[in-house]
Amino acid sequence: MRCRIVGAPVQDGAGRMGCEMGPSALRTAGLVSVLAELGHEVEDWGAVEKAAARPVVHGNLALKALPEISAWTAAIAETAYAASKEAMPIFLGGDHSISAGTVSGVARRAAERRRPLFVLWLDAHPDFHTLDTTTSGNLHGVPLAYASGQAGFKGYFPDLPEAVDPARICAIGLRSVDPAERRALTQAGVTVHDMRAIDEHGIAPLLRAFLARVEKENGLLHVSLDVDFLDPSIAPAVGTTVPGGATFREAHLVMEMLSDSGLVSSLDLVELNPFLDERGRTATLMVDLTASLMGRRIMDRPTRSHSGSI
Ligand code: HAR
Ligand code: MN
Ligand code: MN
Repeated sequence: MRCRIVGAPVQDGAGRMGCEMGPSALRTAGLVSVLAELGHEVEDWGAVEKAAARPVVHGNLALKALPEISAWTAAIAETAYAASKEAMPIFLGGDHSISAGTVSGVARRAAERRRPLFVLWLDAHPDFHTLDTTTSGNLHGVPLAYASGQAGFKGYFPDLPEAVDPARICAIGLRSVDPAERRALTQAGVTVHDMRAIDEHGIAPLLRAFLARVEKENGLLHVSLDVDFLDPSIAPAVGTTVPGGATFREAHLVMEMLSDSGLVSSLDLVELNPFLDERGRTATLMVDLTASLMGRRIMDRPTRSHSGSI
């Protein structure tokens, strides 16, 4: 497969600084060589350049860095659209606000190809606030609402060329959901498998059911992996740790099943804050998870795992 690595060194969407160093840490942890060793053709596109921010004023006075994130979103969406032409883009955050741009860019590409776009959101948080409902004002809390066409972004964020149908979004791993987000997710019809569902059913059947839908509809699949999907004991390098996250094996299993499915068309690696890491272990884990998604196996497996056969 041809992979395009796109850095998006954004940190203004998070409550603390450091995510700007994310792309550099992921490259230092060996992302490019790992992909090449798996047999992929890797193009490193460097970093998206920050566009000049124009003043934007909004009634929610809690909002932080709205002009900057709006400008980033426009620039990232353009690059995401270009990078998704006949290749699989891997976007290196950067805080999760980058996904406002990555998802809208690949959604535009999917629409052009007349394929439905599905989104798998692997995160402790749904990031489903609008500009009106966020109380922290941190814009890494809004990208999924924006990309799925929720109201209230018009005039503040770039016009959305193509919204993702909320019925085609699946969020797995949630364990920190604000009241306004809970209402909005239910109303919009997003599929949510929170940590309790993972505990009750196991993560594999939940993911398998979603992948079966993507396959049935001949969809493209964007995967957005937030570091805080993972339990903080294995992934400390994130500003918003929430206890009780995915284990090492749950995370790898998700990636291995995604790989077997052959459905993934784009990927975000977000929220890595290298300033908070311990000797690069979180960056290394993110690269190893990417390797599992891109075909690394413990042992060879003959067939797709979601077909039901063992
Ligand atoms: N919901 C909270 C807020 O809006 C926390 C958002 C945190 N988001 C991320 N990415 N770290 O998932 O502030
Ligand atoms: Mn997130
Ligand atoms: Mn999160």
